[in-house]
Amino acid sequence: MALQTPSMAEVAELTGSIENLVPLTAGQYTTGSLILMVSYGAHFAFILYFLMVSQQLAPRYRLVPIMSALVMASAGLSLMREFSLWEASYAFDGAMYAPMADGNTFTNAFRYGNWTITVPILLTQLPIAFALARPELHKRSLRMIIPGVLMIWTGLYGQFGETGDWSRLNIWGVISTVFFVWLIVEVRGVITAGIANSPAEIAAWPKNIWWYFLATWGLYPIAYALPQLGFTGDIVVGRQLLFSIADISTKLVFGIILSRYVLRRSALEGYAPAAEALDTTGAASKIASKRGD
Ligand code: RET
Repeated sequence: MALQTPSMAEVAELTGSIENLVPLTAGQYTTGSLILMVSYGAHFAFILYFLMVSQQLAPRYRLVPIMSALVMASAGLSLMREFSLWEASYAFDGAMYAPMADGNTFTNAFRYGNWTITVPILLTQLPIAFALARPELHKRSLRMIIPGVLMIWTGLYGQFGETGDWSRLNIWGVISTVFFVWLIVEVRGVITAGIANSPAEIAAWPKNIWWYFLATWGLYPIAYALPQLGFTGDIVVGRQLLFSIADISTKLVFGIILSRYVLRRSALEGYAPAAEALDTTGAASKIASKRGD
């Protein structure tokens, strides 16, 4: 019996990423490049922002934007890698951008690897911003990190089923969702502690952060399930867009929100540089000139 060489489609299916199955139009290919490029560019740019704002904060809160800067660097590098991989994996054949150029395959698995670093940092930012006492902070962080990491690793294993092994995709997706629900319960506990512990003027912030957390973290399972709607260029590009919106919301905008919260909090707790950063009346300089300084 002659040995059958597998077809390109069969090989692509084995790579476990729908990106390797679908030829893209020039518009889709360029849109995908653009989405990935804007994502890593935004993450890198905001390293500077977070390092600068940390200087306005009371010392106990400075770690919050510094942790955002770490997340920006880590996610930026990972997204830059996804961008290079995207560029290397497609070749223009005269009509379409064909996948698996020069044997290069695309994968979203690096994202999941990166979340293993960023998710524990993002979760630990919350109890630090809410000024929970250290023993409580350590306990609560660990209780969020454990389901968070298990959620990611079970999802990482399952996502290799996205090229057609729906039982792998869905069974591991459900297992991952169980860890997500456990994580949500733990985050709610931290939010409740944050509401109790916030100065009255900003007690609404933890409540709003809670809804923001649910809405933005909830985008990832949608991106995970999306390949089941079909192997098309629009799904490939739409999913990169969804991942990017989720990345910018859960890391970058989340970091800005937490930085503003701790700035308000620093000022309310009497830290003068934070009060000055928020002052629009020039009160400090008026007092100074009245004194003749
Ligand atoms: C997976 C698998 C399918 C089920 C669920 C998932 C949830 C993923 C989440 C990821 C959050 C990532 C963040 C990254 C920031 O850098 C793993 C897709 C529920 C919630 C916030």
